[in-house]
Amino acid sequence: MTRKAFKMFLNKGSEAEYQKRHTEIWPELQDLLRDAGVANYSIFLDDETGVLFGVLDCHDETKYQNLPLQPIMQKWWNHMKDLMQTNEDNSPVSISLTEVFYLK
Ligand code: RM4
Repeated sequence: MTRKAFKMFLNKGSEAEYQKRHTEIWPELQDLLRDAGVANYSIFLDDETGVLFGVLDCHDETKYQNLPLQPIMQKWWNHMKDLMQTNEDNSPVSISLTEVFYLK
């Protein structure tokens, strides 16, 4: 298992809608993520800057890397693109973070 952490960027004024859409997250997207070996997935928001901090456990690197190819993932990104900074394929701009400390 590896842990992954990354930051994404929320558009100003989209905080409430971003929260709402995750409260209403699609069951099929949850299934997709779990089936890909993703667990303990949290996203935190820095209210001051709009930076989103994601952290998750990854139990299958290959399946994780293949998530962008899955139609449900692509549909979700299309659904979320009006709220976030995105790439041309609608995926969120995502910057990997380096772990510098871990207390088990
Ligand atoms: C985020 C973003 C991520 C996705 C989570 C569930 O807003 O779209 O890519 O993994 O939702």
